[in-house]
Amino acid sequence: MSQRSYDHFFKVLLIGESSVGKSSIILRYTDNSFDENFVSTIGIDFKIKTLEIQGKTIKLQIWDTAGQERFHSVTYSFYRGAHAILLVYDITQARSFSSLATWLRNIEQYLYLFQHAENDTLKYIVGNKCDCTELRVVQKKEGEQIAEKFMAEFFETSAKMNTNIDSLFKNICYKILAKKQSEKSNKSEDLTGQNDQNSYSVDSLLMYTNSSINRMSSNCC
Ligand SMILES: Nc1nc2c(ncn2[C@@H]2O[C@H](COP(=O)(O)OP(=O)(O)O)[C@@H](O)[C@H]2O)c(=O)[nH]1
Ligand SMILES: [Mg+2]
Repeated sequence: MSQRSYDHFFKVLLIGESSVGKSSIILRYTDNSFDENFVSTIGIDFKIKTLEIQGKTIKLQIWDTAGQERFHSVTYSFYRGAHAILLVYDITQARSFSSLATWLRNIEQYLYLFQHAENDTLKYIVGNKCDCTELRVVQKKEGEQIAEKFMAEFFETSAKMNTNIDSLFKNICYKILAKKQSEKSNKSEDLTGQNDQNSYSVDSLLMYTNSSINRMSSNCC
């Protein structure tokens, strides 16, 4: 008879433009490896990592996009059941930051279709390649500001230098656990109304990223 070997199972997705380092972040976290020249699409759709938090065994299923991100054609089934979605950009590529708004639209549609008023999915904005200090075009503050507007957590990472990768995934686990715990206690308090703090306007974000991208381009060269 098989017995479940974990206490919690969390599904985590990485999305964002091509080449921002999504596969590299996953490979750094799950295999502690990094490839400078070429990161092939990981052969399977997801990787598994098991970790212990607060005496509980957590099984993380981390999903990568295998090229569909190029066409923004990530399907809704990919999003379904996600506990956390990581929107990754490259701090050296302004376009990867400006395109966050389009990804936010995708996520908003998903939340509407699958979760109705409820919002179970945690959002993270992740600025990767923070080792490339001289090539930086997106300032940390700009990442923090968009995360604040989007009610997302914010991290800067480097898959190459292994900066903040562990902390990022640990933070995700802690946040999901905390959310589950507060939902449990909310249920027992018989809440009738939905606490929809996560409502936000994607249009305002679109305007925000467009204006910050204009600012960045005007500072450039
Ligand atoms: N300098 C630097 N390069 C990175 C980092 N993460 C990924 N890369 C490089 O960026 C390129 C694209 O990475 P990849 O993981 O394939 O991006 P994906 O298309 O988003 O999955 C590869 O050449 C990686 O070696 C990082 O943190 N720092
Ligand atoms: Mg990839």
